[in-house]
Amino acid sequence: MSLTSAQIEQYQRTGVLTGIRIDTEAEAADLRKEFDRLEQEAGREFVQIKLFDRHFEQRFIWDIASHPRILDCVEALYGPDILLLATHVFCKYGPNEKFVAWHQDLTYWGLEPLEEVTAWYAIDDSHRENGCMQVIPRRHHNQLLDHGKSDRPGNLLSVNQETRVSEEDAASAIDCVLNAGEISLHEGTTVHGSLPNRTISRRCGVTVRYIPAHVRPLADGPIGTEMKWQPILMRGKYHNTGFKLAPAPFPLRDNASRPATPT
Ligand SMILES: O=C(O)CCC(=O)C(=O)O
Repeated sequence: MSLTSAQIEQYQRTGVLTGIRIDTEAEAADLRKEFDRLEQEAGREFVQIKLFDRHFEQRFIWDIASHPRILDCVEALYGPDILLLATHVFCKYGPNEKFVAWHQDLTYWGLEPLEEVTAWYAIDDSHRENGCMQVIPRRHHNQLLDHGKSDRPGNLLSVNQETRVSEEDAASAIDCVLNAGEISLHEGTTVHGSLPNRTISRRCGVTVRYIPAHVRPLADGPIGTEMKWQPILMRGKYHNTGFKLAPAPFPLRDNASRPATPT
């Protein structure tokens, strides 16, 4: 199962798709148990926002990142040569005022061309009341916007970044309402964020960032953060763009890829 031509056209026009079923409820429940275990081990404060690139050691995060159905969607949008750039967990407990300010992902990442897609995998059901992600359908194709600092306390983003959004743009945002085991996809220049979790239900999502293999790192790398890219070739061929590729930490899932050997 991949994307329909209508979904591909919608993504190209708006930069966002939502409600794509990846796992059955039972499969999603198994992944949720794995996240519950990690939450027990690491504590809520840590898993809220500090789980970067844990696919290197947590098998269940790798299993999401290398899911053949997600990779099929990415391939439908960006072609056969795909790198996994990073993973990051966003977990909001409630009721709490923590939120994610409006931002673009690619602003600080030091990549060119500006091509990247995030699959946001719902570990828990995610809806408006518990602070689902909201994406403004693209108005700024392939353009980086100025970001300042948010003046509202509780922004979960690493450098408290925020871009200004008009009321009209904010009103046009799509709620990425997801059941556990579904994903949304958003493109790296779309403006997105999320409201506080006003409920007692946890809202956890694993974000998986993919780039087509022709995307290059700029010399300075990610700007203003400690992030370091360790991309992994998931499908197809690497284009020798200057990244140092990392090997896959676990075996690829059945049908996950038709990978070439990293060079
Ligand atoms: O999960 C959220 O609330 C925000 C996610 C996000 O900002 C991202 O995927 O870049």
